[in-house]
Amino acid sequence: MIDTHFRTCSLCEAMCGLQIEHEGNIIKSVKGDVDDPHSRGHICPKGVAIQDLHNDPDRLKHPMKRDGERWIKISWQKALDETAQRLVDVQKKHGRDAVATYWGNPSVHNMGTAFMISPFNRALKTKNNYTATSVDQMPHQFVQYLMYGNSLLFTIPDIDRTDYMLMLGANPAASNGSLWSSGDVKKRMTEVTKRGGKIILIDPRRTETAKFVTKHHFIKPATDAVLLLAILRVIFEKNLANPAHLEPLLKGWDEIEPLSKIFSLEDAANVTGISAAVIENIAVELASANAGVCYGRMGVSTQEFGTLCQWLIQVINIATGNFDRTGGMMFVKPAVDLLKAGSRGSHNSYQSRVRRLPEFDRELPSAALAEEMTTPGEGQIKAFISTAGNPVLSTPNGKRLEGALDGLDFMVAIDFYINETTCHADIILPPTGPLEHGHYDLIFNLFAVRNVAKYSGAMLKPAPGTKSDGQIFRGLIERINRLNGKKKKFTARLWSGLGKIIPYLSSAEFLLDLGLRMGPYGKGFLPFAKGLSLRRLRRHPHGLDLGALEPSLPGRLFTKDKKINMAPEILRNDIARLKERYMNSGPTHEHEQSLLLIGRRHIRTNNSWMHNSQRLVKGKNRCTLMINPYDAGKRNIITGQSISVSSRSGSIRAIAEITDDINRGVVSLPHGWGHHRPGTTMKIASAHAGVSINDITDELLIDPVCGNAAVNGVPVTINTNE
Ligand SMILES: Nc1nc2c(c(=O)[nH]1)N[C@H]1C(S)=C(S)[C@@H](COP(=O)(O)OP(=O)(O)OC[C@H]3O[C@@H](n4cnc5c(=O)[nH]c(N)nc54)[C@H](O)[C@@H]3O)O[C@H]1N2
Ligand SMILES: Nc1nc2c(c(=O)[nH]1)N[C@H]1C(S)=C(S)[C@@H](COP(=O)(O)OP(=O)(O)OC[C@H]3O[C@@H](n4cnc5c(=O)[nH]c(N)nc54)[C@H](O)[C@@H]3O)O[C@H]1N2
Ligand code: SF4
Ligand SMILES: [Mo]
Repeated sequence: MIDTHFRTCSLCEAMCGLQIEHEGNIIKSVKGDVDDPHSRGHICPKGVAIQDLHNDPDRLKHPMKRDGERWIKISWQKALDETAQRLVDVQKKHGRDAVATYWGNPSVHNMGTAFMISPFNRALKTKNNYTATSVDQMPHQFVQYLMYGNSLLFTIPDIDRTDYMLMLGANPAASNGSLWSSGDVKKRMTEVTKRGGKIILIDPRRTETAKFVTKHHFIKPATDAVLLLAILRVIFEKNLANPAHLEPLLKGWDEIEPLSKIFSLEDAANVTGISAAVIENIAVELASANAGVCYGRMGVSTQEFGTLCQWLIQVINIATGNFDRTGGMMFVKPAVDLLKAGSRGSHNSYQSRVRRLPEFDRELPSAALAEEMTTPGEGQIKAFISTAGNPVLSTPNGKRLEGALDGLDFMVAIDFYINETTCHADIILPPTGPLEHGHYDLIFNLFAVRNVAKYSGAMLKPAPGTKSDGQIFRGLIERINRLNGKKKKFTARLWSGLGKIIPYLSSAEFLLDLGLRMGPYGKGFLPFAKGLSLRRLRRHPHGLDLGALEPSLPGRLFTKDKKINMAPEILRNDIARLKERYMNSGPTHEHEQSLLLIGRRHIRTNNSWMHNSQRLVKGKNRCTLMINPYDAGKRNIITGQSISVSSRSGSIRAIAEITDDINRGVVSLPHGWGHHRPGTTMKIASAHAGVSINDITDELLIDPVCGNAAVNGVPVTINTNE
């Protein structure tokens, strides 16, 4: 019998509703769910490919242990026992910090994993925690922590009601939108222009998104902070600054205007490559729009001045009166309000051992991972737990990290693929696949462009003897605590005893239900009260729309004084670094040897890990180095030619693609490729290997303010020598 199952796609931030027809374990079709109020029927090729993940013969179903060059299947009992024992042994011998964790991107797309990050880190008590955040959105979170008092208090562009959007360094037409979960983002962008609004895009590449906007402007990579300051300058000079209702909440507002005067419009034009007239026009239009918003993503986050960019974006929204206002930059009211439960954030309470980089939110920058493994001394990392990640392909100078992994005493990976990172593990613990467990977007509902909630139950019963991420981590935590002689409190003992009789009590669903009941729409714990609980949410398989974003200040502020900190000292001070870099730097240097390397995403990729799906990798080679005809001509490069691309950290060979869609002086290569490395068992991916951009990104090139990697704007040289 064919069943129809509705669920949220867990592959990217867009949270699209899927309608899956299946006969038992056999998937017949995957379509967009037209009744999902959030995504309205949208689906992308990756959503369809969720079935390839389900059917993939290379996906691991049993724990694996390395035996020289071979992998052998072992039982869960043995795998969990040995993993816990070896982690505890390393910590006993070399200290707590000798074990490091890395949590990759899908950890936050899976509630089983997401719920386990804190308890697992608590059981290990190591300072060496790393995540994909520091190759991604750390500057956003750092700025939110400094200005609004909570690193998870994301600000979301109200795309559905805006009249003017200034978008920097984002490519939603390929990425489906990031830090604005908006199923069907292309339609939402089209609707802006259809209702007479404008979208202005700033990007060193004329991307797929350029087709959806009113005007695209090329920019020189990593100069956006100068552009943003110049926009502020115009706003003040033309008396357009008006934070309106927010004025009483602003602390340090008077410090902003003097900062905005640092670069003249002419200087800014020289530095960025965007003319003074265009800068002026953008500033005036944004400030005068009925409802406008400035939004910036990866390209203005993973660059050397990422934190400054994210700060100035917030400042511009506030200065133009577009903050916490319909059609501007707004806050979400999520059904499970993680912000009320967790810590507000922390910064620099300790530093990395080798480079003294600051901790942020109890994690250290991933750019420091390799050196922490290879530099001898107390606190050197000797064991590594990689969960849902592939840092060999996704962190700067991945090649160095790859070498470091082989020097470890022990490595375990919680992942269902033997990829370029997990192939270095001693033990791999594979969790159940995305269709075999319940799903609720704990994290991405914090970024949604409307308040929404949806729970999807498991579509398929997990095969006997398999474990979910949650069960794997619970198994490890229990063993680690036991080996450390940590006595369980009476209540914990009682709870785990009950959990054995009623498994629901130790499931992610139980925690989710608590979160929903205690959330802003929750029914609490009274039997006849109105409001949300998991049971009620289950009655809406297409999801619930809980309404548009609403102004929510000052109530939503987490700062102690309930004010917005406009000019945090650490950010003000960082302007000096920007000045030093770009003041008197002269016109964009066309004759320099060095080019600036940036990344790119394609609609049929998902970071490094969906390349084992034939339907996603088919077609012409996408892992090409885009180069402008001018730069190619100077070097006699032709399309299709294999060229060498070098940086401080190394060299790779890539196939040239000449296109005027990329700015002069800039080259672009996508990330997540480089599957030629020995050890991985993903056959389709290996056949479409490509090269890894992160073999030539630089772990020393970071935004020093928070330690985020600068994988965009990396200086490289290219040559045609064989
Ligand atoms: N298809 C697909 N979708 C994805 C992913 C994927 O791998 N594939 N990954 C998901 C993840 S984890 C994330 S974080 C999001 C990211 O989502 P987005 O940020 O929307 O996607 P990117 O393609 O990284 O867009 C960054 C843009 O910044 C530009 N850029 C680079 N350097 C600069 C600069 O210095 N200044 C400016 N102004 N622009 C610059 C690049 O050319 C690029 O177009 O996408 C998510 N969605
Ligand atoms: N140069 C450059 N580098 C980049 C970027 C860039 O734009 N340019 N983007 C950066 C960004 S934004 C990100 S988020 C990172 C991503 O980088 P990472 O998070 O390090 O890695 P992914 O490629 O997402 O790999 C995810 C792994 O998780 C596994 N997995 C999938 N689902 C599950 C699950 O439910 N449970 C478990 N246990 N495992 C699962 C997959 O099999 C895969 O091996 O890359 C970053 N690196
Ligand atoms: S856009 Fe993202 S959430 Fe939607 S179907 Fe594609 S991968 Fe899934
Ligand atoms: Mo990301």
